[in-house]
Amino acid sequence: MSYVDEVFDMVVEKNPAQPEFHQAVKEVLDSLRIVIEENEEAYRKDALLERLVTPERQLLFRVPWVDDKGQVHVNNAFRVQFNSAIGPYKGGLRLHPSVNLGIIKFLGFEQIFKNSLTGLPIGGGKGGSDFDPKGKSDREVMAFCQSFMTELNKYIGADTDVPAGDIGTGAREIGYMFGQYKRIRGVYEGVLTGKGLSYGGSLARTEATGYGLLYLTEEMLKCNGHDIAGKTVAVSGSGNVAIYATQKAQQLGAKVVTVSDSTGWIYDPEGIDVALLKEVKEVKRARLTEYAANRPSAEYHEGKGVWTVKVDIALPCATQNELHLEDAKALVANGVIAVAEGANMPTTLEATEYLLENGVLFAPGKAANAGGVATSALEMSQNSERLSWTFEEVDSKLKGIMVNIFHNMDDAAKKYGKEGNYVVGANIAGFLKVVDAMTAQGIV
Ligand code: NDP
Ligand code: 2IT
Repeated sequence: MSYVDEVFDMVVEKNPAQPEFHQAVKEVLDSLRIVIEENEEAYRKDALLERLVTPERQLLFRVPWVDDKGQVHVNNAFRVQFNSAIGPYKGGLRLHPSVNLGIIKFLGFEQIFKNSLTGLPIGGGKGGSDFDPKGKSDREVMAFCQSFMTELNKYIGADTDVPAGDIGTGAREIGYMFGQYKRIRGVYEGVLTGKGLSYGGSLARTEATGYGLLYLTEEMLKCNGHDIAGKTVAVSGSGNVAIYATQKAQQLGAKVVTVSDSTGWIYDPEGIDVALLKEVKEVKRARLTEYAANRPSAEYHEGKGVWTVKVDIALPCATQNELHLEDAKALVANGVIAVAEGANMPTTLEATEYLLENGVLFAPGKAANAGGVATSALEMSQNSERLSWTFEEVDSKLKGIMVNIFHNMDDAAKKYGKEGNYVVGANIAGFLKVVDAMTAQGIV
């Protein structure tokens, strides 16, 4: 049996009931086959892949907090410090009822390669909790965040592990967590990114993931003979990534006609009104029905459906496994040119395969959504030098990073005889740097 297959079987056996983690590992290991086989004996002897798929450290803890009625709740919380070969652990905190160890491990594993692709010195980590901020008062969210940080603070720091936002964790939650970290540890340092601008945040971090997604998509289209201007786009989700992806797509001359949330979706043939979307989601924290109620051109549909709309470009920006094989078939039947993942692993393996087989340009999340963490690393740099850069400065660095990521994955795909397969290209390009650093640092 090949080394890759052996390690994959070991992952499934040793990590039961973690299907998302298995899926992420399978995609990466399958892509790496060509590289591993060149050097199989040496890698096997060093247990390189076993070390790559096993987190350096996994923290599991309980978070007790009191609601507004005096009732005590207990949530499960996680921080997986996956790989520190190229820098301090870096990755977001997800607050969503679906969170479990397997989901945090899939996200942490992806983060290793994503962070490597940015070209910046950041290792891979991820954390979160099954706490649901939806429907909670600000005081309840603060109570949770303070209790969460009371435990987490022991394991993080500006030079060791720097968490940030993800699903359910935005500026409000980061603020409460930062305040509690400072209070307990007594140090004012860049231990979290995505901070508010008044206390060490970076301009353009809020926009970065969505903007970065469009910068990479634009470059991918350009290098394949297409212009993004005039294209019709389907976006899923309506959170941080979706909102700023929609905004940048419109700035580049495309028309975004859909957004969604966990209850339904919007079809707006005149193009999504970003100001209204921000008001509904960022200010009122309301549902998309509120958007439809205030926008005569918009249709609201219950359930799922954004991938049934005829578009040129699809940008899944909500969550994992939201674009299935039947969705990929519908997109292809409608003539889609490109799919770029704003979310982490939104496309199932079967759907990805179908899109690639049908000649759709496919940008995997670890490349396409790397603008968020890249700008987090820029926030860390600004905190270290105790300076803040202008919006234009950060935005232009972000654009440079995304264009570079596209070319790195494109070049890697070509070098290994898989031209146009950016899944393979991104995994190989991300892996090579990590492996080089791991090998240089010995058996640790
Ligand atoms: P937000 O919490 O801001 O928004 C999440 C959006 O996705 C909401 O519209 C939410 O709908 C929807 N959603 C979440 N879970 C589900 C679900 N199980 N089914 C259907 N819809 C769902 O998160 P972000 O925009 O920050 O994150 C979106 C994706 O992008 C995630 O995969 C995240 O890991 C990834 N990402 C985020 C980065 C960042 O910088 N924030 C960076 C890189 C990747 P509802 O409100 O109804 O729950
Ligand atoms: O998935 C991701 O890359 C993020 N949620 C952002 C991580 C970060 O550290 O900014």
